[in-house]
Amino acid sequence: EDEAFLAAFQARIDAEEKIEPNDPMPEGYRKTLVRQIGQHAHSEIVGMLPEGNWITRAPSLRRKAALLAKVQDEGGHGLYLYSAAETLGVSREQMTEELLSGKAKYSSIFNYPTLTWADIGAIGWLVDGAAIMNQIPLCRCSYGPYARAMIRVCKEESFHQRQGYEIMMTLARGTPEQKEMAQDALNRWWWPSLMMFGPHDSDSQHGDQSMKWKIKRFTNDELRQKFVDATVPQGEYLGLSFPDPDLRWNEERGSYDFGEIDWDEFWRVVKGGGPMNRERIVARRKAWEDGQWVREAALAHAEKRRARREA
Ligand code: FAQ
Repeated sequence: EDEAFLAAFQARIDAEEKIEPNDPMPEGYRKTLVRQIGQHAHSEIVGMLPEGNWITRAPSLRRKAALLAKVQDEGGHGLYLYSAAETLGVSREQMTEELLSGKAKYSSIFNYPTLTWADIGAIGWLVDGAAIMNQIPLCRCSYGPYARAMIRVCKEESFHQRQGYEIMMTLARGTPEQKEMAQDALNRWWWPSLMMFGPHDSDSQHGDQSMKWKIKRFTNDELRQKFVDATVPQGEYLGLSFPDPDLRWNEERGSYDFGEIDWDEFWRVVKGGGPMNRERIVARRKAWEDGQWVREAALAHAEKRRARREA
């Protein structure tokens, strides 16, 4: 890749042109997108598991219908994202193999267990809230197929966030036991939600280059701060407290100061040592193996139709 090519590509990015699948692009740009979109797709699919755990135990028919729809949306998001990654020349099989072998990552957040119904509220409020904060700017990502997929995904995520916040509101205004459940869920999901935004900018391996290529529009720390600023007043409205003694409004910055994330825990979970990492991969491997006959049957059917057409 010569310098003239890289400069011409950067000029397109700087002019806010969308890069499309058949356009020439630097190998590093393609690789970064395959990595990020693939991991994003895996996160959606693995992210169905913690909530799927509560579908049969939802407290009412109305709650069950909403949760079922949310988890189905996540499956849909995973499929859009795998398709967006496939436009870059990688196959779904390849991506799945990388997930199952542990080579490809997925969001650390989905390696925590969902212990009570309040966790479903906390996930919608905090995890989908964090996902929206991160994904709204991705609607302006320089890569066209990813940016376009994000528009619909964000619309659905905002319904998911409302769904979660409404569960939290119901619990927070309920019996003392229900309020305690909501508080316990906030205590357990707060720090892992802040970890979703990734390492500090100073430790973000890909951050600078992805900003330059306009794959990312804000840095990890910028998005994390925006999330804290948007979410703390929502928690206060619920009458709940955050598990961070250093959390306070900073008048000068016009933002909340907050305590230090436990980065040892973050890296442990990212590297496979979280409370649910093993179970998540076992579940995905079983789903892939159980689906083998369906993939084979679909291929055989397509082959038969092709042969019939040609006969
Ligand atoms: N977990 O250099 P950076 C959802 C890795 S939302 C695990 O800063 P980058 C919706 C990172 O991959 C969740 N790994 O990386 C939903 C890299 O490792 P690598 C998914 C993490 O890419 C809600 C290394 O650390 N959303 O699913 C994490 O510039 C409810 C160094 O990091 C997305 O994927 C982490 N938290 O920035 C579904 C959004 N953070 O690849 C169900 C798109 C970092 O070199 C229920 N992705 N790492 O091996 C992004 O915006 C970016 O990829 C970041 C990381 C911001 C996640």
